[in-house]
Amino acid sequence: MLRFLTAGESHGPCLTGIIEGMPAGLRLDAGAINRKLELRKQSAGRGLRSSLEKDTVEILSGVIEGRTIGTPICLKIKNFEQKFENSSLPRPGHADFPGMLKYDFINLHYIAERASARETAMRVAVGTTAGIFLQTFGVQVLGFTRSIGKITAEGRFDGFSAATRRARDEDPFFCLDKEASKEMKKALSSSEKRCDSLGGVAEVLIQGLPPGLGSHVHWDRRLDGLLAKNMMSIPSVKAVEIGEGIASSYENGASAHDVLFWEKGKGVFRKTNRAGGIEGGMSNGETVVIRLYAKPVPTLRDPLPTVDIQKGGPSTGLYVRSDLCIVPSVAIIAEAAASWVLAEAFTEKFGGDTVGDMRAGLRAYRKRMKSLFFPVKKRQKNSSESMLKEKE
Ligand code: EPS
Repeated sequence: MLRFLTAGESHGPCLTGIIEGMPAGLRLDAGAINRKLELRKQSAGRGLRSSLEKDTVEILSGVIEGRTIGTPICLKIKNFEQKFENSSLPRPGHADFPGMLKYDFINLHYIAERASARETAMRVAVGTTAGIFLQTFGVQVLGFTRSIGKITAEGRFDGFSAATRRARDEDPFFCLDKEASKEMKKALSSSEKRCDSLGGVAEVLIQGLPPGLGSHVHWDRRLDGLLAKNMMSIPSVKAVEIGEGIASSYENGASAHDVLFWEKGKGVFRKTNRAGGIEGGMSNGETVVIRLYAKPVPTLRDPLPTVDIQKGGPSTGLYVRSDLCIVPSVAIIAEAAASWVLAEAFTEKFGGDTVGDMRAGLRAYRKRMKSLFFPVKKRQKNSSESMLKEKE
């Protein structure tokens, strides 16, 4: 079992994370994690705080001579900004007011310190570790920006390559459509002039996943459910879609699914991927496609009406320097968060105390599946069904 915990306030001394259950033998160095941390904080739309933080990770345990040894991995990211402002003016749309009610605080900062998206820095460090683990099995995960406000990048980007990843990293919005990115810049600057913020859609693609991760046998093992839960827990995300989930709700059954074809030499294949790589709560071998719909951040330079919880009476919400748009960061966070869920599913399916054991398990599984991808009239005797028949 793979699990993790994070701790740390936005303006406390540091963020920490502990990963337990990572197999031994994984090559892990801080450099790859730091590159992802830099992407999370540097994108267009982020506020002053991003430039104040360095976001470099220290690996405090679990790795010797550049490889995991199977023990808990402890990660630390230092916070450079450590002061905050007290306030009793909760921002509508923020965790402030429900948190004040729940934990009995009049100072919203005791809530905002942990509700802050700063927490996602450690989740990116943890999830990137999971992403490095997945790469050793040929699984690639890529997050990018699909839309900002009303500007949408058109086109499908699933067959992505190293060049696509570079293009994502180099675009200030992490958008794969250069023209759309220019329009996003204009939309953001116009929103800034109006003292407003913008939401949008981030997309995550997962390539190279073997079929059969997750399971249909019990509700809490469904891969789409596990991914959705994790994606929804990213601050600002209000809806999650797998494949063409939203569009298919308007379709007929006859046109909403991915028909199976067969050709000699090619075996079983599909021409479409409307399901977004998941059927019946299991990966089906196609690219997994997830979309995350993020609301505009609620801290506004022209704050929304609220109530002063200490003095009573109407007021306006707290304004502190803020991000204008966090969608590109959500793309990076979601890439890491999806990597985590898949690493968990991988560990569940292939177990193992070492990366080598898991690789052997994956190889045997792929070999075993071959007979179903290349069906012949007489079923091979290694499928579970024919094994049952043999026993009868
Ligand atoms: C955040 C408010 C801002 C953001 C912060 C998330 O922080 P501050 O109030 O210190 O200016 O910059 O994000 C980060 C610090 C980060 O690393 O992502 C909020 O209210 O959620």
